[in-house]
Amino acid sequence: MIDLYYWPTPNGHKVSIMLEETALPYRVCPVNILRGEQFAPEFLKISPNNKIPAIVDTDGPGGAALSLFESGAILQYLAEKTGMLMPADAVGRYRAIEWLTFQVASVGPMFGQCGHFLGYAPQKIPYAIDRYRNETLRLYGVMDRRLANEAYLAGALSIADIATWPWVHVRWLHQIEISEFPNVERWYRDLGARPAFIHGAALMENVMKIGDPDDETREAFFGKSQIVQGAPG
Ligand SMILES: N[C@@H](CCC(=O)N[C@@H](CS)C(=O)NCC(=O)O)C(=O)O
Repeated sequence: MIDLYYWPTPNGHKVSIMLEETALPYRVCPVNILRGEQFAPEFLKISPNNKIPAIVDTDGPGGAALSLFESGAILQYLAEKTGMLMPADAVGRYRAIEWLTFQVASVGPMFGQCGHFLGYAPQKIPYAIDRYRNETLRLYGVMDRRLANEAYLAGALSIADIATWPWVHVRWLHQIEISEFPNVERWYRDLGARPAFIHGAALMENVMKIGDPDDETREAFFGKSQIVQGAPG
């Protein structure tokens, strides 16, 4: 059984979609990051970087429980556990790791900062907005050129697509017009029709509340709780 420590955000959706694709049995353990639950000492033992997603596999390697944080590590672990969504040949495998790393190292952080300065920052700072929105547009261009020649980011459908799709799903946060990137649009729509993507992205969607943070959420995300771990507020 996989315990999924989760909140319905793009990074959370990576793992809910993966669990749906692989049909592994899982239990959802909500971590309300809008209310500071990511700083609970019990959660920090599993996810010391105070972020979702995280998992505990009660039947990990050797039959012992294994906890993991960082979506890229979790996706690789679940791919290896199931033999799914990671090409078996060495070249294909490194293509998938390459595009997965592109997502966790570039797409996630840059789109995240773009959304922050467009939507969350109390002052609109043109330099910061331009910097991160230009990076977001540049990264869409990289994906569009790749997807002009390949059906999926790594060639075959893989965890690289599962990691990237949820960030394109929230493109409204980044003011992206997807029709300007026709190959990304085709890829996004194809994947979005898969039942696992539909169900994974819909998990707890009724509590999705991003883009309009109240004071408590601002404190949890950007306040001193981020420094004084385990002592929110
Ligand atoms: N590099 C991490 C990023 C995870 C992440 O940023 N999670 C956000 C939600 S999308 C979070 O939990 N934020 C809570 C916080 O920063 O306190 C991953 O890929 O798993």
